[in-house]
Formats: sequence, C-alpha cells, structure tokens
Amino acid sequence: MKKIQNYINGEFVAPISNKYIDNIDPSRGKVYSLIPDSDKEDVDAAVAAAAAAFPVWSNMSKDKRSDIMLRVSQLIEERLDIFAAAESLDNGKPLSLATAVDIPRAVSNFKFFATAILHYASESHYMESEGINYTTRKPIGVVGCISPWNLPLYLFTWKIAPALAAGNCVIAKPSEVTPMTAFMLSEICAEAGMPAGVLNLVHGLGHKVGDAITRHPEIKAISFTGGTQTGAMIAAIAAPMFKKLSLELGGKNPNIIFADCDFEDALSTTMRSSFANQGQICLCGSRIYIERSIYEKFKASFVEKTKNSLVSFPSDPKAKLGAIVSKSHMEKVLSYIELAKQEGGTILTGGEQVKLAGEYSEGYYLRPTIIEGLAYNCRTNQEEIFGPVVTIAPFDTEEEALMMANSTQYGLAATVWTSNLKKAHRIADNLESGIVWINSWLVRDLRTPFGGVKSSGVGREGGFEALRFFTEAKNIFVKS
Ligand code: TXE
Repeated sequence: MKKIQNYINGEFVAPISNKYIDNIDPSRGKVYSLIPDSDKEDVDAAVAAAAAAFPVWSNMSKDKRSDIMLRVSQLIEERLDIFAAAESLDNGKPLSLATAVDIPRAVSNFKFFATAILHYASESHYMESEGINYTTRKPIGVVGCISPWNLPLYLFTWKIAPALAAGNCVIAKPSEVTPMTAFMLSEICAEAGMPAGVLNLVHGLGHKVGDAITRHPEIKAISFTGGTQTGAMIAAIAAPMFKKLSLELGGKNPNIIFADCDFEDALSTTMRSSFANQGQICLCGSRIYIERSIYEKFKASFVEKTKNSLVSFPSDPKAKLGAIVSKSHMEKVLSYIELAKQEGGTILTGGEQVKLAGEYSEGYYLRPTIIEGLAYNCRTNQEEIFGPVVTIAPFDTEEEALMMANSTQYGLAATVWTSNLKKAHRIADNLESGIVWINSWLVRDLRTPFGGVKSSGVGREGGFEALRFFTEAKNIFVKS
C-alpha cells in the first residue's frame, strides 16, 4: 500500500513517530494508502529547515523565484491527467470535475502568483517641503498554510503560491482527508529546482500538526481555510502571539432569484451552485429564495432536473455527483436532513443514500436533496451543511429577500438573478457578503479580493491582497 511521506528540507521522510493513518477512497469506502501521523516534532524539524532556507529564498531575485514557480505550474500541467485521477480518487469528486476545474486551477494559481510578484510594487508618499515616505514590503519569514479537503490541490496552491512568490518559506498542512495531490506536488517542487526547505509539507491530524503550526513561535503568519469552529480555535491561539491571520471559513450562501431573471440561465446555474462537488464548496448556494410569481414553475423544473442528476462512481463520465468525502461527513449531512424533517421541512427530492453496485457498494453516495417549507431562521437554514442539500422558499419583496439572506452568522458569497440593473446593484450593495455574483456563479478572476464577512472569515485572499498578507510593510521617511 502506498505510503505518503512528509517533505521536509527537500527530502521525503517518515514521521518521527513512524505512525501512519488510513487514507480512505470514499468511492469504495476502502483504505487505499497511508498518511504520516505527524507530531509537533515533525513540525519543529520543518520550521528549522524553513528558517535556514529563508535567507536563500527571500534574497533570490524575483525573476528567479518566478521561473521556479512557473516550472512547477508547467509540471503540474504536463501531468494533469495523473493529478486529476489522484484527486478524484482521494476526494470522491467526479473525474470530469477534477480534470476541468481542480487541477487546471492549481496550474493557474502557480502561474498567476509567479507572474504577479513581478508586478508587485510598494508605495511612496511625497510630502510637500517636508520629505518623502517610501514603503517596503518584505516577506514575513516562515509562514503556515492549512487547507481543507473539498478542493484539495486547488485551495492548497491558492495559499502556498502567494506565500512562496512573496519570498516566504512555508510549512504546509493539507487536509488529512485528502493529502495525495499535495504529496505529488512536493515531488514536483523538488524537480522544478525549488531549494530545500523552502516548501515543507507535514501531513497529519488537525489537532496535532495543525495545532503545532498554529502554536509555533517562529511561524509568524497563518493562512487557513476550513470550518468556522476550527478558525475560531486557531484565532484564539494565534491572536495573543500577534500572528498575522487570514481565515477563510464556512458559508451559508443565499441565491436570490427574481421573476425578471433569465429563467433557464438561473435554473441551470442554480443546479451547479447547489450540487457541484456534491455541494462541498464553500461558495455553493444552499438557501434558494425565489420570487413568488415564479416559485412553482422554478420549483417544478429544479426538482425535475435534480431527480435526473446522475449520482455515480467518480470515473463515470456521466456522473454529475460523485462520492461524499468521508463516512463521517456523509453521516453529518444525513443528520441535517433528519433535522430538516423534524423542523417541518418537506423533502421534494433526494434525502437518502445511494447504493451503487459491485466494487462501489460501500462508497459514500447521497442523492441531491431539495427541501421546502422551512422557516428562514431554523437550524437547517442557519447552519452550514456542506453537502448536496439545499432549501427553497418564496419571497414577496426585496426587503424580505434581503432580510432572509442576511439572517445567518455567515457572509461569504451570494448570487442575485434579475435583468433589472438598478435592482441588482441595490441588492448587491445591501447583502452582507464578501462576494456577490449577479446573473452568474463562481466566475473567478484571481486578481479580485476573495473572502467573507461575519463568521465566514477574516482577511482577503487573491491578487495583491494575498501578496500584501504575506509581506510586512515598513514605512521609511526621508527629510528633504
Ligand atoms: O474542517 P476542519 P473539516 C466546513 C464544513 C465542514 C466543516 C468541518 O462545514 O463540515 O468545516 O470540516 C485542520 N488546528 N468546511 O473537519 O476541521 C484540518 O486538519 C489547526 C468549510 O474538514 O476545519 C484541515 O487541514 N488546524 C470549508 C483543515 O484544518 C486544524 C472547507 C480544515 O479542517 C485543527 C472544509 C486545529 N485544531 C470544511 N483542526 C470551506 N470554507 O471551504 C483541524 N485542522
């Protein structure tokens, strides 16, 4: 059985404890590889290597750093099919999705930040008759990147690429649920000529490795994507140590669909925003509010399309939904469906497990689920489910739609569907949300600020925002 190794100081090493954790293929419900069960000692070794490498990497010319990172991007692209197959196996997502979205985005993340750093400039502020201020923005040193299981290589590279481009050395921990493609990336970094110690991967459990990264005094900044509760724990530890923090947390995103929308576009995009990646994307819309005059029509078409969405094994080219990432997560999603029933909801379609035949009979599959008849403020409509489960409800006025949309503790993303430009702007302006898509969903321009408000997080990723996060500003005044 394949054994994943930590990548520390340019070498593949076993965890010091020599203990491993099972890595499960969710499409079959079977162990298929082993992950290092690392401890604080492994993190300490990684930090020592990163600190030693920092002078080399941070003093290397931007051009050279950029070249190495572009080479990483190229090597991932050359192996796109192998990476996509590994991602799909590790996570359970359809192979078609990993091939079209996850791995190409990892390629883009490296390419984008490798070139962004060449354009990153710092400011100067001239003061008439007094002098001039100029600002330098230098890398922080050793930084930590902790990523989740839903878009494994996509989100992992979204963090480490800007950190590396800015000249930092990185201690990275991919999710223990989906570590494979990050491991494969470490093989590529060595091949691309990245100096030893610049990127270090320590695999293992959140409460051990993640916690050790959070607590390590030499790690000065932490970029985290994951659950809101975990984010709160990290903040509680890191804040008194005055670490820089970027937290991209959960969402409970509203889709607001007005009667004057392009119906077919709203419908097909809502299908994607509800069930892409089995609903396990922090940007998925899970509360769908539809103007009453088109409610019944929208509901009928949405339910019909959802019933016809094929749930199948990930390598089935016809699969619209693959496996849920783990047994425990599937059980969590099922428990929310039970809660919805207790809260008075009606399951319009789905609501149950799907049993596939043959080798996939033990896999974790759920039918996409639509629920109606729930109060906007019940738990099902307030808590993040993070699965292929959405609720629908009618609204009568803009004010009512906005009130329901803004009623949760979250504020990550929202979609608004209307052909009325003024209304679109008005709603977007009043949504408590870090991101609003009008007549679209998940259109990503890597230059834009990405992140949420309220319990959806702190700070923004993307473009120069990410480069600013991964650098320290110093202002220097010179008297004239
Ligand atoms: O996330 P965790 P989980 C949400 C979603 C999901 C819930 C839990 O609702 O059901 O979070 O998912 C590491 N110190 N999202 O359990 O635990 C962990 O090892 C430091 C939303 O997978 O937050 C992993 O690498 N690190 C989300 C990473 O944190 C710790 C994506 C995320 O794991 C740690 C995923 C600790 N004490 C889940 N405990 C999104 N917004 O994209 C765990 N980790």
